[in-house]
Amino acid sequence: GARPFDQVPGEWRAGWLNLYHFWKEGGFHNVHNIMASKFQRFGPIYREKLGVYESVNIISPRDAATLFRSEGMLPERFSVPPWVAYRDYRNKPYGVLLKTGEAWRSDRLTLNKEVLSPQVVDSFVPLLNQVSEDFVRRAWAQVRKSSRERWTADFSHELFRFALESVCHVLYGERLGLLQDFVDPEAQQFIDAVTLMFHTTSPMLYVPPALLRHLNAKTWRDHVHAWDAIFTQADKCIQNVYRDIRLQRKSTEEHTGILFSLLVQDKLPLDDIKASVTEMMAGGVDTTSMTLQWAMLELARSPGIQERLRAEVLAAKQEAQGDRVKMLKSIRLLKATIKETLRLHPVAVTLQRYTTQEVILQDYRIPPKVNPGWDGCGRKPLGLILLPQTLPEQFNPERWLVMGSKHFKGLSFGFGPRQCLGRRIAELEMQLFLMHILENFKIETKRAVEVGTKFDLILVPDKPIYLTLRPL
Ligand code: HEM
Ligand code: 2DC
Repeated sequence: GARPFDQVPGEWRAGWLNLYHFWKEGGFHNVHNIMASKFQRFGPIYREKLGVYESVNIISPRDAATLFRSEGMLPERFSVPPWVAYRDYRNKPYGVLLKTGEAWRSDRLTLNKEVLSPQVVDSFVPLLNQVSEDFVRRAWAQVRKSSRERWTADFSHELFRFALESVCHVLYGERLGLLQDFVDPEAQQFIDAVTLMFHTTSPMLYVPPALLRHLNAKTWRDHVHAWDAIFTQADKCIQNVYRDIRLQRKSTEEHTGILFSLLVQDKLPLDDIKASVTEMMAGGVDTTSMTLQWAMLELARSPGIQERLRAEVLAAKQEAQGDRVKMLKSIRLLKATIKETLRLHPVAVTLQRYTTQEVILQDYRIPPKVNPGWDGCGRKPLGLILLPQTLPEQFNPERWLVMGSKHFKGLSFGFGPRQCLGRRIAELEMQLFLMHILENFKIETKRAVEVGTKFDLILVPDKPIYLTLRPL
C-alpha cells in the first residue's frame, strides 16, 4: 500500500519559523531556486509550510501526468490571496482568474468562444499585426536617429508598451498609441501598476492579507494602489467601448474587439465582463513582453538558430505573399522557438491543482484539497517531459521538431479547461512580433552577461537585458 501523507518529506510543521528562515534567505524573490534546492535535498516530492501557505511540490513527469489526469470538470488552482483580498476589500467582482465552481465554468465557456476558439483567433491577426508593424516602424526610426545605424537598448519598457497596445487592440478594437513618441501618462501608469501589483504579491503569499491590512503594512497599501490604478484605467477603456456601442459608432463588419462581442451578445452580466476583461488587460503586459525579451536574448546568443529561423520566416513570407494568416501556418521553427523560450524561462513557477479525490504521488497518498504544484522550470533533466534528455540547459528549439508535437505539447500555458485564457492572443502576438523583427533586423547582444531569474510572482529577468537591432 502507499505511504501516508504525513510521511512526505519536508519542513511543514513550523510554518512561521520556516517563513522566518525563508525571508532571511531572500526567499520572496527566489522561490524557484529554493524549490530547486529542496528537490535536491528531499527528492522528487516534498511538503512545505511557509507562514500559512501549505504546499506539496512535485517534479517528476509521471506525477504531473497523474495530477493533470485527476482533474475534474471544475478545476481549481491556488487562488492568490492578496488578489482575492483586494477584490473583497473594494467589493469588486471576481473574473475567471479567481472564480470557482459553476460560476467559473459558465463565464469561462462564454469567454472561450470569444478569446480562445479557433473560429475567432484568425480575426485577431490583422489587429496584432498592425501593432507589430508599428513596433518595427518605431525601431527603424530609432536606427535612423542613431549615428551608429542600429538600436541598442534595454527593451523592457518598449515591450511593455507593445504588449499593452497589442492586448488592448484585441480587447477593445482600439489603439492606445503607445508606440508613438508621446505616450499617454495614464497608460504608462497602468503598466507601472501591473509591475507593482506583481511585485507586491509575492511577499503576501504567506501571510493572511487581512493581517497585513490591519497592520496597515506598506506592501498591502502599495498593492491596493496598484490594483486601484489597474481597475480605474481598465474601466475607462471599457466605458469608451460601451459609449461607442450606445452611439452605434462601431460597425459589426470587421473584428471590433472581444469586449464589443461580449457586450452585444449579452450572455454575461456587465460586471462579470468587466472583471474578466480587466484581468486580461492586466495579464497581457508583463507575460508576453518578458517572454519576448528572453526569446530575443536567446536568439542573439545563438546566431545559427537565428539564421535558420529567419530563412523559415522569409520563405513563408514569399510563399504566402504577405498573407499573415497563411504565413502563421508554416512557421514551425518559430513556434518551437517560443515553446523552447518558455521551457527555459517559464512565466509560472509551478502549475498546480487542488485535488478533489485521493491521488498517489511518489507512492504517497495525497488526500483531497491539497494543491500539489508541478515545478514548471523544465530545464532540469528530471523535469523534462518526453523531451530528449540531452543538454537540458541548452536553447535548442529544434528538439521540439525532432519529437514531433504528437507526444508533447508545451505546458507553459497550463493544461486542461483551466489553462491560460490568453494563450492564443499571447502566442499570436509573440509570433507576429518575432516574424517582423526577423524580417528586418539582426538581433545581437554585446556582452556575455549572465542574466538570472527573479520571482516577482511571475518569473522575470533579474537584471536589464541590453539588445541591439541591426538592419539586415
Ligand atoms: C492563466 C501562462 C499570457 C490571461 C495562466 C496560467 C498560466 C499562464 C501557466 C495558469 C494555467 C493553469 O493553471 O493551467 C501565461 C503565459 C503567458 C500568458 C506563459 C505569455 C507568455 C496571458 C495573456 C493573458 C492571460 C496575454 C490575457 C489576455 C490569463 C488568465 C488566466 C491565465 C485570465 C486565468 C484563467 C482561468 O483561471 O480560467 N496563464 N499566460 N495570460 N492567464 Fe495567462
Ligand atoms: C505563483 O505559489 C506562485 O498567468 C504561487 O496572466 C502559485 C501561483 C498561482 C497562480 C499563478 C501564479 C503562481 C503565477 C502567475 C499566474 C497565476 C495564475 C495566472 C497568472 C500564472 C504560479 C498569470 C500571470 C495571469 C495574471 C493575470 C492577472 C494580472 C490579472
